[in-house]
Amino acid sequence: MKNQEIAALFEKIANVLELKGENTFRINSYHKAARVIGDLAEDIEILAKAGKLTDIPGIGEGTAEKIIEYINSGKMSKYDEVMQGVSEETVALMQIPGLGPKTVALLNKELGIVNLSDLEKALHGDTLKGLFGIGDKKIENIVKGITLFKTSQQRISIGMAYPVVKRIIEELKHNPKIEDIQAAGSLRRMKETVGDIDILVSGAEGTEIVKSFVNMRGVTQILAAGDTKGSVRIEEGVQVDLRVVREDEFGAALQYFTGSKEHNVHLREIARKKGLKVSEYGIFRGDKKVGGRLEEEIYATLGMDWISPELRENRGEIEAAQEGKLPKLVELSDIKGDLHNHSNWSDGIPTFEEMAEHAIKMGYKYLVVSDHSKSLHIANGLEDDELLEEIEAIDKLNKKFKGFTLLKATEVDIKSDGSLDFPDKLLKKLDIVVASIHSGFKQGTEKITERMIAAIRNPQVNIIAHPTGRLISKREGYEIDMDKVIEACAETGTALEINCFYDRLDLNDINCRKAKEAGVMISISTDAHHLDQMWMIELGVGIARRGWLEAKNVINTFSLDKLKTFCRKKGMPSP
Ligand code: DGT
Ligand code: CA
Ligand code: CA
Ligand code: ZN
Repeated sequence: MKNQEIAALFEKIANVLELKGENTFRINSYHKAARVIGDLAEDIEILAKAGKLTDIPGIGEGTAEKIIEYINSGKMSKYDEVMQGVSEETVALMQIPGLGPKTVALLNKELGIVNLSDLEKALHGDTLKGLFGIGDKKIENIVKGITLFKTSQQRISIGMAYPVVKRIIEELKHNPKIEDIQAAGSLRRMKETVGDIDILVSGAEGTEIVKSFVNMRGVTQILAAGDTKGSVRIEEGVQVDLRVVREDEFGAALQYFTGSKEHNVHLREIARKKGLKVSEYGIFRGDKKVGGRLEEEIYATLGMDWISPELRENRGEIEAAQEGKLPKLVELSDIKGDLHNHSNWSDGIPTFEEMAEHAIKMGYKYLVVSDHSKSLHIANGLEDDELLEEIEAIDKLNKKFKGFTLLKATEVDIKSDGSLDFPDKLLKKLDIVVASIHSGFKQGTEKITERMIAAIRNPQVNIIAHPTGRLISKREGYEIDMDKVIEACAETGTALEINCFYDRLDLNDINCRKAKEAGVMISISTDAHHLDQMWMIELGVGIARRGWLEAKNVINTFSLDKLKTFCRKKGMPSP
């Protein structure tokens, strides 16, 4: 149902008109339209189709036209017109509890405040007080409103959301009334952060299904519980939406609720040109439904290959699907080992034996032990002689395994002058060398790029770990020139890492795709310090798929021999 979507648009139009100081009669009529549509029990699309919009009290001819335009095209020209000259940032200010259009207009006129950071500065500088009836109480409310607004805007890492969804789906699967169940939204697309979690189920008894959903464990607040939709907040602080659809509409709904919005808008455009219509209920030619039970039917009817959810960002995937040129994306089952892990020899928890045992259980053929180097005191980095001992210990242990190998490695620190923390003759004794930056983050672009490229040019270095150093929602990456880094990796046969640790996911999807296009190989590895972190390989595979990577672009899909050849080749003098 598009009821809430349309109501929100009218509300926004009313607010922006008010902000602009337009006449009250029209503003009130938009507020009213927003309210009645928001409260409507019936589906507004169905009413529109039946020509019954003007039967709704508060909806006149003009409003009805706008609704029909939006339903047909996904656009409302009145909205676009009203938004002229107003930034989204200013409109967002009006969503802060306690801040209506009148106050925002006042703040704008008197203090030039157009966005949240302006407002926070003004609050800090105490310039608000005394401004036309803004007293202590009002200021207190605004401060509270900002806190609330920020919490509601918070996105959580996929690393938190992903296991939560697995748990919820496992629990709901036991309900015999549920036929199909699938995660949708940004989580299914494996975006690095998600705003809320969307779950889609099919089944005939919506009310019962929603009831079991809102009563599951971990729910802290029930936001909505109807016969087709339930919405809750859970312990992890995130909102989870459940939608119940009919079995024969499951594919269409899954397609719609997986998004992204941009992908869906583009698909609908293509549909329109072909005389088709795509909605969450199915794909239609005129009034005739021509598909909708399976997601594949939607794409096939539109004349294209089925598109993996991770690609659905409207970044060229639709054109590729039309031409039959989608990449054959790397899969979790392609991964033969993890190339970045820490043992209890540095700052990890597990022993080699425990790491190997866990890796074998995961179906891996090899696992890299890459403990830190000596400069990293806080991480208990290894001295040269300790690394030699570690090599010996791993060699000895490897004799016990059949069809599995622990690889001797290090995560060697790239020092602030670009030199490495271990001498080359020591690095030569290893199977793989992972190098990374852990200090001097504030060096300017030129310096830090040169520093990394110096490491890339070292013939012993095989992989650059967490190449930008960013921590999601905590720290921007260093200001590195990724294009130059990618170029140097391509020239030298050095791989870049997708660090799968949930707060890193570094490289990100965009840089992955750039690297692939430049012919740079990628390592998808967890940086696990604990056995319970090795599952995060799944997150990295998600990012790789979002970056259009195929198995052949990823070095840890290689057999052990091929991987060793890849590493050895770099160290060889060029002919
Ligand atoms: P999120 O939750 O912010 O990480 O991102 P999504 O993509 O999960 O977005 P969400 O939860 O608002 O909606 C789930 C999907 O439903 C979205 O990816 C596409 C579809 N959808 C939601 N609202 C709209 C809309 O206004 N227009 C269109 N075309 N699709 C929408
Ligand atoms: Ca979502
Ligand atoms: Ca949602
Ligand atoms: Zn590490």
